[in-house]
Amino acid sequence: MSTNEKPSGLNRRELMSTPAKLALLAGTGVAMGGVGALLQPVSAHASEGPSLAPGELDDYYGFWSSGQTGELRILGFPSMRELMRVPVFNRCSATGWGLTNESLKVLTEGLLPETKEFLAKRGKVTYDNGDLHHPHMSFTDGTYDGRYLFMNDKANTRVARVRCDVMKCDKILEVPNAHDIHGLRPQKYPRTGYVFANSEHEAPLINDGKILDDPSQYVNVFTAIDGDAMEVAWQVLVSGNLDNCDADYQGKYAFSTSYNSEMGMNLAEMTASELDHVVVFNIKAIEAGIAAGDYQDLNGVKVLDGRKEAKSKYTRYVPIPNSPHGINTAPDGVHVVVAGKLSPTCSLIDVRKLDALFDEDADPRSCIVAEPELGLGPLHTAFDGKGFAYTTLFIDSQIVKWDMAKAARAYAGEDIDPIVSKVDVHYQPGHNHTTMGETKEADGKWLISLNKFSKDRFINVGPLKPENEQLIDISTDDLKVVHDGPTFAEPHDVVLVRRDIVNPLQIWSRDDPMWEDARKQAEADGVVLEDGAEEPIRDGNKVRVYMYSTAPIFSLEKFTVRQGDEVTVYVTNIDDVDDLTHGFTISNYGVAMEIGPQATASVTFVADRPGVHWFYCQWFCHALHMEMRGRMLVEPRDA
Ligand code: RUQ
Ligand code: CUA
Repeated sequence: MSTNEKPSGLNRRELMSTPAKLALLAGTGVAMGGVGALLQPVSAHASEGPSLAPGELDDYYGFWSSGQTGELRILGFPSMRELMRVPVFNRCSATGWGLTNESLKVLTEGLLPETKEFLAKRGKVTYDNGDLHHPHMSFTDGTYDGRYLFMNDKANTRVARVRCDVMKCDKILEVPNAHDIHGLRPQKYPRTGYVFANSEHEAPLINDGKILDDPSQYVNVFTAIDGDAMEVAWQVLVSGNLDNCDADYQGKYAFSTSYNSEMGMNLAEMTASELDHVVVFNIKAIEAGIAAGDYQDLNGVKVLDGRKEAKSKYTRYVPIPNSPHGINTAPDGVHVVVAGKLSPTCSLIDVRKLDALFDEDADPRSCIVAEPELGLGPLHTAFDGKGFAYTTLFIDSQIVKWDMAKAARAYAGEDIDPIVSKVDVHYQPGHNHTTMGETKEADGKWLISLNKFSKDRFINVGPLKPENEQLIDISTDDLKVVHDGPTFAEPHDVVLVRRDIVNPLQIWSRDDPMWEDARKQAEADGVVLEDGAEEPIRDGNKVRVYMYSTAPIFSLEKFTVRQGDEVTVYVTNIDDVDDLTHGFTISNYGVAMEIGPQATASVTFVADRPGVHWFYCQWFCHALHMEMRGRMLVEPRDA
C-alpha cells in the first residue's frame, strides 16, 4: 500500500518493535501497554490510511460478491486482505464444492423439476455457473445479526444462503415464475424474515415458447422468500423490469427500481420514456391478500396481481427519472435514495409518506421530498449515519457526497446546494458501500467504491484487466482515496460488517446438519463415522468406504473395489485442532475435497479405471503431510 508511508518518518517495521513482538509471541495481542498507542485498531486513525501491522486484525468483515465467478469472498476491512472464498454457485477445486455429496445436495435440492429434467438431458445434475451480485446479511431490529448471508444468482434465477457460523452455503433455491433474480435485500425489521428478490427480465406468464412479440402478455415478478425455511413465501406480478430493491426500517414496505416501464424489448424502446418507476410493495396488504385468498397458484406459489393497470392495494408505481438503478434506505429510517442512472438526479423518498400513496387519487410522486442533480450516471448510494449520502457517478467516475436535509430544503424552494464534495475514482464506479451503512448502526468511517474498470491503475496483465475497488476515508469532509484493491471478475456489491457481529466457529460441531445424510447412512451400515470401517461395505455394486483422518494418517492405508462399482468414500476428520483441515484427493479420478476439523465429507464416483490409485491429503496439515496417503485398488471387472 503506497499510502502507508508515515509523514512522521516512522515505518511499519519500526512500529513492530521488540515489545510488540514479545506481546504477539506471548499471545496477549498487541493493543496493550506501551505499544498500544501505536498499534491501536485501524479505525482509530482512519485519516492516515488503512495501515495494519502484521498480526493486527481488521475491524470489519467485508462480504464481497464475485459476479460471474459465482462465489462469495470474505475480505478483512479496511485492510482489504482477502481472507476466504466461499463457493456458492460455482465449482471449487480446493474444497470439492460441486463434487462432494454434501455440496451436491445443496446445489440440487432447490432446483425446479423442469430444471432437473433439462440438466439431466445434458448429463448434469446442476448448473456449473452463476452470477452472484448482491450479498446481504440477515437483520434483526434494523441491524446485522450475524446469522446468514443471502445472495442472488442472476444467471440461473437462484437465491442462496450462507451460514455465518461456518461460512458455508447451506441452501440454494431456484425461484419459480421468475427470470434472472437480480436485486436482493433482506427485510430489516423486525427481522429477516423475508428476503426480497427481484426478477429482472420480464417474460410471458405462461412461457411455453408460443409468445414472443406481444408485450401485453409479458410480466415480471417480485418474490418474498422465507429466509428461515428458504422457501418462496409469495410473489407479486408487476409491470416493467425490476432492478434493485430495498426494504424500510418499519417492516411495512419494500421497494424496487424498475427501469423499463415501457416494457420494451430493445434499447430504443426500453429508454424511450423520461420516467420509469419505483414499485412500492405494501407487505401488510400483501399478507392480508394472501389470507383472503386473492391469489393464483402458479407452480406451487401464491401469486398476487400487483401490475400497474390492476391498481391493486399491493403496489404503487412512483414515477422516477430515468431508468433508475440503485435504491438504498438511509440509516435514519426515513429516507430512501433512488439513483437515476440515465438521469443526473437522485430521487429522495420519505417513507412516512408511503401510507398516503395508497389512498385513492393520491399523487404518485407525493412521497418524493428531494431530487438533487448530482452528476452523470448515478448508480448506488451509501450512508454515514450523519445525514450524508454518497452516490457513485458511473459516467463522471466520481463519488459525490451530499446532504439529504439540504436536498429536501432545495426541493422545497430554498436556494441551497446539497453537494458537499466529490472525489475522483478509477474508474466507472458501480456499487459503493460504507461500514455498517445499510443498517441503523452506520458508523461513517469508511467507504468502498467498486469500480468496473482499472485501466492503467495496475501493471498490465493482458486484455482482461482486474476491477479496482478503492477505499475512501470518509471521517472528514474531503474524501480521500487511500487504497487501490484489484479484484477478479466481477464483484458487484459488498457489505461491511463490524467484526463483533460475526462469530464463526473454530472447528465444526460433530452434530452439524451438513453431513446428516452421511450420518444416517453410516448408522444403517452399523458404522460410527468417527471410527471408520476396516473394510468397504458392499451393497450390490454400491460400495461405501468409511475412514477417518488424523494428521498425518488416514485410518485406511488401502482399500479394494471392483471396476464399475459406484464408490462412496466418507472421510471424517477427527482432529479437533483449529486450522487443521485435511483433504482427500484420488489421483486420476477427478476427486478432491476438503474436510475441516471435526467435519465429515463424502464423494461418490464410479470406479471405472482399474489399477492402483493413490489417494492423498491435499491440505498441508503436518510435517508428514506428503506421507498422508493410501491406495485404492480397482480390480478389473473380469478378474
Ligand atoms: S447492480 S452496478 Cu447488479 Cu448491483 Cu448496480
Ligand atoms: Cu492431512 Cu495434509
